[in-house]
Amino acid sequence: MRRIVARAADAHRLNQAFSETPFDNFKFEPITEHQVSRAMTSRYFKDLDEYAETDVIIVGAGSAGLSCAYELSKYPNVKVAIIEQGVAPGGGAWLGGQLFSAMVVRKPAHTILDELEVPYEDEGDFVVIKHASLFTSTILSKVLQAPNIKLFNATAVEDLVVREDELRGKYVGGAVTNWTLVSLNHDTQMCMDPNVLECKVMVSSTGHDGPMGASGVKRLQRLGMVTGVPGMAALDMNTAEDAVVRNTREVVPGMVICGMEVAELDGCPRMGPTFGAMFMSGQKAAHCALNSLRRQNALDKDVPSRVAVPAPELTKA
Ligand code: AHZ
Repeated sequence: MRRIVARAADAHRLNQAFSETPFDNFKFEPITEHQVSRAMTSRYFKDLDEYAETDVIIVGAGSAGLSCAYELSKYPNVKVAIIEQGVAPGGGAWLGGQLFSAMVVRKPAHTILDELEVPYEDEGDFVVIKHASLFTSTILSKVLQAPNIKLFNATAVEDLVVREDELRGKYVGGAVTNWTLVSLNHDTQMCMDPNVLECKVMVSSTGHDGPMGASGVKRLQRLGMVTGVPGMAALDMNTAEDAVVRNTREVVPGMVICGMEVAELDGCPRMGPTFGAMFMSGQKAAHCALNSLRRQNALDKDVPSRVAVPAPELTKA
């Protein structure tokens, strides 16, 4: 009997020794609920105030939009707002094809992976990242840290600001926005008016499908600013990726398009699950936007430039 009691005491001692963790008796610093509320709202509304006038608005934070934002993070005096309708930025870049994990990137687009320090397996003419989310989380972390960039997610671009002057003709001058949950409920409620952010250049990277895919070029078509949006053609990896990068451009004054939105406008083939064109198209779009800013600053030479944009560097081939 005494032996049994002694063993039970040993077990209790052991149990105590092995159930201790470095987090036992952990205690947080004090806080009040209003402090939490003000910490969030004061910053959000300060950002809205600051970005009511911005240099660049990127619509859509998929692989093309994020690559554009990453390139623009190298120009700290260019103010950039990203507007993403989803709660989670990243678009289709959290997975590879058919919801598989690996992400395939054709060379030479792997140079951006080297820059971001995203590891990959080298397969010769292409590389493979073990999980698409590794690319997306890494580029997001760089973009979100950049002091010149603000992401407004859960926010949809519902329409464009379009103005006209003698120098440029019709040009895009901003984004008409609303909470995405509001945008998706216009049919269920009375009029719920939007907010507006002005920009000097918009980069539209809204992809090809989803509830609002290719919304930028579709709106331009309804406004008569582009003639048609035929939609992407059938899959052909070899021609698709070159075409998307080649056709990335300022399609009307003040609006650059990139990523799969280019294929929607120009009827280029789709590439399926190879992502190099998205990276390069996004990076090229950043340089098209910088060129547009410099051109506009030169046109507005009597007005003091809000941004001093340095000469663009050549995109890495
Ligand atoms: O939520 C959308 C997504 O994150 C967002 N978006 C679309 N319309 C919007 C709007 N306001 C705000 N009106 C909006 N945000 O835009 C993002 C588009 O990302 P994506 O990954 O769909 O497009 P992408 O062009 O960056 O990358 C396409 C990737 C594809 S599709 C494809 C194929 O089907 O063949 N191949 C590749 C590599």
